Amino acid sequence: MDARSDRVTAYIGLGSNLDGPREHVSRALKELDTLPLTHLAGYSSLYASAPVGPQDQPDFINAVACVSTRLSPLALLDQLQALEQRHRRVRQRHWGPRTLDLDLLLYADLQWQTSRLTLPHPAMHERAFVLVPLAELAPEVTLAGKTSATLAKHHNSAGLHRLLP
Ligand code: ROI
Repeated sequence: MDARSDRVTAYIGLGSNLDGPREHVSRALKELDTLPLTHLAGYSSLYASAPVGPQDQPDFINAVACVSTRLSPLALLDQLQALEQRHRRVRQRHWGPRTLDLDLLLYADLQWQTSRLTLPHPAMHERAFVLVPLAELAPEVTLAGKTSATLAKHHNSAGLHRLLP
């Protein structure tokens, strides 16, 4: 496995809207702590969110987690995809419902573009279901020169509700 000698901080977006989504997201948060060379450093509240994209699907549960890892970006992506598969990820159609979606949002301050992975995640700055939990967890983290708190504040977060633990 591709490891680095130093630890870096990475942020991961979690989403689910099938088969007990709250349970999928809660379990996945704990499982992030069990990935090799990785530990869970923090996580946001869970949020219920109206679907972005096709509307004929259930609401999502979303959250953002922060991990400290020695995995390279692609090794971390491999681990996240394996974790999705362990939740028997089903994705019936593009932008359709899924049991578990794990998006690598930020990896240190790396800007990167390859066929498998773009960092920061190319859609994160336009998605309230990512920005609002990220701003709760890490208000000072910056994206294209703006803090997550500023980006979240200027975003329409109608349809997004923080859930009580
Ligand atoms: N909509 C919401 N609210 N939350 C998601 O996690 C989510 N994920 C997706 C699409 C289909 C874009 N819509 C979403 O992949």
